[in-house]
Amino acid sequence: MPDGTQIDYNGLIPNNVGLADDQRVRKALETWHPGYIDWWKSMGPEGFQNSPVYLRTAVGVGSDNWAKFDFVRMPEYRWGILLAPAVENRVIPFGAHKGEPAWQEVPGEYRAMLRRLLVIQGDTEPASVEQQRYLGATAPSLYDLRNLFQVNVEEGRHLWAMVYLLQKYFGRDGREEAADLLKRRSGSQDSPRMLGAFNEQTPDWLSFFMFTFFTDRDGKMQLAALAQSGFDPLSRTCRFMLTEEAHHMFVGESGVQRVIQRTAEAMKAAGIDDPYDIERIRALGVIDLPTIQKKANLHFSLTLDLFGNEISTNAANAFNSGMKGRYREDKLDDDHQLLSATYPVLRPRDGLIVSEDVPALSALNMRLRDDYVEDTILGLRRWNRVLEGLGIAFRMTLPHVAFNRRIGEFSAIRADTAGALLTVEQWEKTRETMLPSVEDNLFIAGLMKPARAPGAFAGWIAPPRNGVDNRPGDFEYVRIEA
Ligand code: BYC
Ligand code: FE
Ligand code: FE
Repeated sequence: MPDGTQIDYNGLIPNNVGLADDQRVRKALETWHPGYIDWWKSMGPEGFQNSPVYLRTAVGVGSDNWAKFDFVRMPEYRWGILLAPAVENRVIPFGAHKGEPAWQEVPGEYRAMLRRLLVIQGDTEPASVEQQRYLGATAPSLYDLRNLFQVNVEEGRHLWAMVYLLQKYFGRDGREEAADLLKRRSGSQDSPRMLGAFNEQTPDWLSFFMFTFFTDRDGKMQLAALAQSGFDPLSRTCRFMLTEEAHHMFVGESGVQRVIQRTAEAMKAAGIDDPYDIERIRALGVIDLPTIQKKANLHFSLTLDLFGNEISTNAANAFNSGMKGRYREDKLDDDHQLLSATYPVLRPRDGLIVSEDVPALSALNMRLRDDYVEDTILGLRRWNRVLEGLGIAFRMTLPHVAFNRRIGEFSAIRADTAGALLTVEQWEKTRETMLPSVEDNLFIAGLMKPARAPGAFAGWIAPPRNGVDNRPGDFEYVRIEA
C-alpha cells in the first residue's frame, strides 16, 4: 500500500492512492478520462488551449513545497487523484458514531446520503469552469489570465477528486453519476447544474473576482465541513482540496481589492471626493464604488442560497451519521453530538425579522452560513483598509442575509440591503439601487478590453503587489499562440 505521501506520476492519472495496483478503479477512471478531455476542450476555457500557461501542479500533498510551477498547455495538465496523508487511528469526530474508528468503506445505511453529497460537491466544480469559459478573451492582464486558468484546472481536478470517490466506492452507480457530471451544463434549460448559483452567469472580470471571493468561499466552508467526515477517504480528499482552495480565494480577494484600489486612486488623482459622482468617476475609465458594492450584494446573496435551508433535516442527518461536520468541528468544545443544544435562527415573523432558538442539529446549515459570513467580513475589512488608506469616504459592507434570497426562510419575502421588509412594489422600485442594473453591467462590459502585452494592465484594475511564484511584473505568464 502507498503511504499516501508519494505521488505516482508514471501512469495516465497521477495519484497517491495506489491506482497502479487497483485495476478496477484505474480502468473506470481511464474510461472516464476521454469524456473529461472532450468536456474540457468544449466547455473549458474558450481559446488558449494551445497556449503554454505558467501553472502550478501538485507534486506532493504535504503543507510545504507541494506544488511546482511550469509552462503547461491546459489539456496536458496532469489532473490527479490526491488525498492528504492518512491520520493514524483516526476516529469519527462527531455524531451518533462519535469515537468509533473512521470508516474506510461506505457504511451501507448512509450510502445514498453520501452519494448525494459527493454528486452535489462534484457538480459545482465543472459548473464553475463552464461559467468562466469566455473570460479569457477579456483578461485585464496575462497575470490575471493565468490565475483564471489556474483556478479552472484546479476546479477540474476537484471534479476528478469526487469522481474518484464515486468510482471507487459506489460501483456502477458511481460510474453513472461520474458520466452525468460531464453531461449537465451550467445555465442549461434541460439539464442544469444542481445548485442555483452555479447556473448564473459570470459575464465580466469583476463578477469573476466576486465569484471567487464569495462563492469559492462557500466551497471552502463546505469542504471544511466534509473534511471532518467520518468517511475517511472523503476527509482526506477534502483536506487536500482545501490546500488548493486558498488560492482561489486569494484570486477573488486580491482581485476585488485591486479594482477598489484603482478606482480610489483615480478619484484622488482627479480630485473627486464624492463616491456617488458616478458619471465623472466612470469617465475616468474605472468602476465606481457603489457599482462594486452592488456586484458584492449580488454575489453574496446568491452564495448564501448555497447553504440550503436554515432549518434542514438533511443537514441534521448528515451530521448524525458522521458524514458532514461543522466548520472546525475538531476545534469546538462541546459534546459533538448536539443532543440538547439550541442555535439561533433568523426568520421573518409578522413583518419583522426575529431570532428564534431551534434545536442545534436542525440548524447546521444556518450555523455554517454564520461561520461563512464571519470569514467573509475579514476580507471586506482588508478591502476597506485600502479606502481608509487613500482617504476615500466609502466602505464596502455586506447586505443583510434576508436580501435577495431564493432559498430558505427569506425566499418568500423581499428585504432591502439593511434587512427592512419591502412590498413587491417597493422592491421593484429600488432593486437597481441595490443590484447591478442593465446599465451598470453594460458599463462594466465596455471596460472589458484585454491587455495582453507582458506587464500591461487594463486601466480599471491596479497591478498586483507580487507576481506568481515571485516572477517579475513583466513575466509572460501565458504565451498566447497566434
Ligand atoms: N439550489 O434541506 P435542504 C464549491 C435543495 S461550492 C438548488 O436545505 P441541504 C465551489 C436541496 O438539494 C460547495 N437547490 O438541503 C465553489 C434539497 O433538495 P432535495 C458545494 C437547493 O441538503 C466555487 C432541498 O433543496 N458543496 O465547492 O441541507 C467554484 C432541501 O434543502 C439549494 C456543497 O454544497 C440551492 N442553492 O443543504 C467551484 C456540499 N439549496 O434533495 C466549487 C454538499 C438547497 O430535497 N452539499 N437545495 O431534492 C450539501 O451539503 C447540501 O446539499 C447543501 C443543501 C448545503 C447544498
Ligand atoms: Fe473546487
Ligand atoms: Fe475553488
